[in-house]
Amino acid sequence: MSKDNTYYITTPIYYVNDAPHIGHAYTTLACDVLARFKRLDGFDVKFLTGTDEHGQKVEKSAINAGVDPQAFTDKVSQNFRDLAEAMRFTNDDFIRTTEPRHKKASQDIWRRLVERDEIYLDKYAGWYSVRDEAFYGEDELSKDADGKRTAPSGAEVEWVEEPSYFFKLSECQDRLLEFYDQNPNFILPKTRRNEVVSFVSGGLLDLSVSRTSFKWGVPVPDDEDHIMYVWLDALTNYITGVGYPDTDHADYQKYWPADVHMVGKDILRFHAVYWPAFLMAAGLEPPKRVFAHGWWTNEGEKISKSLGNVIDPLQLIETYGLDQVRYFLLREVPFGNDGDFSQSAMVQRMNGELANDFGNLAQRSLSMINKNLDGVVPEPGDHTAEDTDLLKAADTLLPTVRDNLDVQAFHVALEAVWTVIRAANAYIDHQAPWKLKKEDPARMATVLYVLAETVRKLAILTQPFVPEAAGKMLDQVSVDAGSRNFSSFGEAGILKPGTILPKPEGVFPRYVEE
Ligand code: ME8
Repeated sequence: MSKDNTYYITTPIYYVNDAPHIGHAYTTLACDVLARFKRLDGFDVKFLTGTDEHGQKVEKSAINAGVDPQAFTDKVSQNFRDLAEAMRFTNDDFIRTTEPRHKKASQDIWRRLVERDEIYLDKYAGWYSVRDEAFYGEDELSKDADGKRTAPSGAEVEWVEEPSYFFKLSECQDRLLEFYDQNPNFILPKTRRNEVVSFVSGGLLDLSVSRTSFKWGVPVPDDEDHIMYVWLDALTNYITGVGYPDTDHADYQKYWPADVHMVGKDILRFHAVYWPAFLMAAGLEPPKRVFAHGWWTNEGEKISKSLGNVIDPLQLIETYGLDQVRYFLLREVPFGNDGDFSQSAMVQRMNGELANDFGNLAQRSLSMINKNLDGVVPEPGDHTAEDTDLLKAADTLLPTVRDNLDVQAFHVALEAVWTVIRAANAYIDHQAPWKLKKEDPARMATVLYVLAETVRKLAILTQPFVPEAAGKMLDQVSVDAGSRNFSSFGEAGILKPGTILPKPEGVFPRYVEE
C-alpha cells in the first residue's frame, strides 16, 4: 500500500478526571466520519483515540475519589470506551498513557531530545494551572472578583517553584514559522492559523517539561526525582499508536506523519506549536494537519459542571437516536465555529431534514416500487433532461463531499447532499409518478428507477454520517455489502432491474414531544 493511500487520524486523548461529555463525543465523531469516509474511498485508515491518564489533575481526582490513581484511571478510561461503542465509533486502537508501550515511547522521545541537546536542567518558578495542565506567564493572567489570578481559560493558577528540565522551545521559532509558511493548511481553520502564527512570531520561551512535586507520570529517564510534563507524555501518544520508538515498524512507516490531529480550540497551542517543535527537535516528522474545532454551549450557556448543564452524550442518544445526534452535531455548526445545542434546533434538524427531506424521499420512492411494481426494480427507458440532471447532481456529490471533507468542512458537505435530496423531492413532485401508473407506465418505471438510483447514491454517501439509517436504506435497495463503497458509487447496473426489493420502512423517525 503506498503512503498516498493511507490515512492516519487521531482524537485528543481525554483526561480521565471526568465522565465523557458532548465535547468528547463531538471531537471523536468528527474523526469517525472522516475515518469511515476514507475507508469507503479506498484508503488504508488508522483511527486512534484514547485516554490521557497522568498528571496532577487526574491524580487529584483519584485522591478525591479515595482510590489509587491506577484503579481510578482503569475505571474512568472504560467510560470512554463505552462512549465509543454507544456512538459506533470505528477507532482501530484505543491508547492509554499508562500502558507500557506508551511509557517506552515517551521515555524514548525524551532521550532523543537529551541526545540532541534540546533539554537542560534548571528551576521553574511561575504559575501553573492544574485544570489546564499548563504553565502561564504573569502577563497572560487576569484577576477574578476575589482578586485570585486566573488563566485565560478562567482556570485557577497556583505558584510553583521546583527543579525542572526545560525544552529549548525558544530556539524553535524560525523553524516553526518556516514550517507554517511552507504548509499553509497545517493549521485549519485559517483564523486559528493566524492566531498561532502571531503567537509564535511574538517569541517563545523555553518550556518546563518535568515536574518534581508529585509522582503520577512517566519517570524521566536517568533522573527519578522527575516525572515528564503531562503534555509531553500525552502528545507522544500519537506516535506510540503507530509503533514508536520502532520507526521501522510497519505502522510507523505507513501512517506517520499523521494526516489529521483533530482537537478543540482550547488545546491548539499544544498541538500546533509544542508538538511539531518536540518532533522537529527530536528529528522526527511533524504531522500534516491540526484542525481546531469550536466549543458547544447548552441553550446559550457555557457548559460547566458548576452550572450543572453538562450534556451527557448517552442521554442525547437515548432521547433523539444515534444517527440523529451524529447528523445534528456536524450539520448544525460550520465546523471550526462555536455552536449552541438546543432542543428546538435538534428537533428541527431531525424532523425537517432527516425525517421529512431524506426519510420521505426514500420512503415515497420505494413504497411506490413496492405498491405499483410489486417491489420489482423496473427496467428504465430513455432518460429525459430532468432524469439526467438529477442523476448527474447525485454523481457530482462524491467529488464535492470528498473535497469538503478533505478540509473538514462537514457542514458544507452535508448541505451539498441535502441540496440533491431537495432536488429529488422536487423531481418526484414534478414527475408525479403516482399519476403515471395509468397514463404512462413505462415512464413511471423510468422515474422510479431514477429515484431508487438516487436513493442508492445518497445512502452510500451518507453512511459515514448516519451509518445505521444509510445501511437500512441500502438494504432496502438491495445493495450487497461488497457494493457499498465509493468504487461502486458511480457504477451503472448495481441496482439490477428485476431485483425484488423488501418492503420499505421509514429509517428516520420523527421526534414527538411527550
Ligand atoms: O485536553 N465543546 O483532554 P480533555 C466542544 N488530555 N469541545 C469541547 C468542549 C465543549 N463544550 N469541552 C471540551 C485534554 N471540549 C488533553 C488532550 S491530547 C494529546 C491531550 C473538547 O479531556 C476539548 O476542546 O480536556 C478537547 O478537545 C476535548 O474536548 C477534551 O479534552
